[in-house]
Amino acid sequence: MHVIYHSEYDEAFLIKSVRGRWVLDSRGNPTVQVKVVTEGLGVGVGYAPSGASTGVHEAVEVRDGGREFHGKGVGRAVENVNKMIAPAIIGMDSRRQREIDMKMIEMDGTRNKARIGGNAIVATSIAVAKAAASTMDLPLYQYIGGKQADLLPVPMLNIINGGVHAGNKLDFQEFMIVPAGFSTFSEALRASVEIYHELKNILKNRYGPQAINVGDEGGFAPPLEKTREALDLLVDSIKAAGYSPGDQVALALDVASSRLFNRDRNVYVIEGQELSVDKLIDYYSKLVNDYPIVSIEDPFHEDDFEAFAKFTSEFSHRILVVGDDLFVTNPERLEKGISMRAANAVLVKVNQVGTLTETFAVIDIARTAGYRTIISHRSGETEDTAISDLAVGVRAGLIKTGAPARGERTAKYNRLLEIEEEVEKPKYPGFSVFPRKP
Ligand code: 2PG
Ligand code: MG
Repeated sequence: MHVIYHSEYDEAFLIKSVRGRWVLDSRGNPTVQVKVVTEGLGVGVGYAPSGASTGVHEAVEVRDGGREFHGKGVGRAVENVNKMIAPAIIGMDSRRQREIDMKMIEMDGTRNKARIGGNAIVATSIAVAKAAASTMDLPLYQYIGGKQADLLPVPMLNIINGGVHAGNKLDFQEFMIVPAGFSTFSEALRASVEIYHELKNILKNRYGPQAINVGDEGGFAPPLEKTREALDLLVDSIKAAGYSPGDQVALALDVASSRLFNRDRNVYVIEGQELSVDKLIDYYSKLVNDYPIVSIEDPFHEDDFEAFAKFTSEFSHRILVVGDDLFVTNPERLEKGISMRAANAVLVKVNQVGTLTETFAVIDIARTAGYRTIISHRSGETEDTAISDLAVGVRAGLIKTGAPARGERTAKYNRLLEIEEEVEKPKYPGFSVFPRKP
């Protein structure tokens, strides 16, 4: 759909070589890199990112097990790229993204890409798109979205890390600032960076130097236990940087609540308290009343469509209710959610579903239903900046890609700065991507 499609035969676009190898991700684990070269010498390099709070319904990574890399080796996935995928797609037209993705899906033959590996497939899918764009001498966002791709995303920056992304006792995984009250992406990013540094000062002064350690996504991982303490810190940092909370900079949460749900007792355990769905909704309601929150991701566990629907019916006019582990960027799960009115936004991670083609399908479905789309990184990332181009290319309006620190996170922001400068009249959607200003 989004991909510009020139059907006339042109030898330059034929895939000449496909090469997989292992490289390192931001957590120091091996991951798959794929390089695709076309006959016209277009080059595309794709990487598989990797989650820590992965949903059970995601495409799975093929990992080697055994002793090397503590079982996390990707030797088999790399071999699947070089021995299975490469011979199948060499000679195909790199612009035929759908055909190439479908071929990999068919060859894999499983529901969750467990045979060839979601990691092998996603790195190839991205590399193919980049190789075609490079052959056309177009930046990836224009290859995906054409000349009209001019909408920069509002970033949601996770500057306090908890849950499985950090070694502290915060239950919620991500505490984000959302600089929506600015007129350009670069101003919004500058304000966010200033707030990040104010937070660092405040943490150091209040809790000592050990409090400025960072978690997987570059946000601080202070030794806190209480959600409200973390939210207060965000508000204080926004003020300390000279900005107005709510008016210029709002807040967002990723609860990642599958990990807080006790299946045997059918309760969520928050700060040591057992909460039913209704009690948890009350808990969120008080947070939304007390803080300028514009978005809550995964407020309930990954199969609790009913609780999501209940929450959405009460809150969709005020905030984005975002499904991440709930939808896992999967068209069928998203359609189920839409029919149940389970949310009003979907987190989009290419590696959750495994190919660009399926990702575009999810974005189309979301858009038709009036859902917002948030393009997202994973907690284990690489220097790849494809998601920045994807966000602009599909006019997503929102991106979640961590704190403005650590190379694998800043690479995405830096790419967006570059795109902002390249685009003739860049637009910044601000609060228009949220149901309302808090
Ligand atoms: C999430 C992501 C990214 P992970 O839950 O939204 O922030 O985390 O990659 O660990 O699934
Ligand atoms: Mg999430």
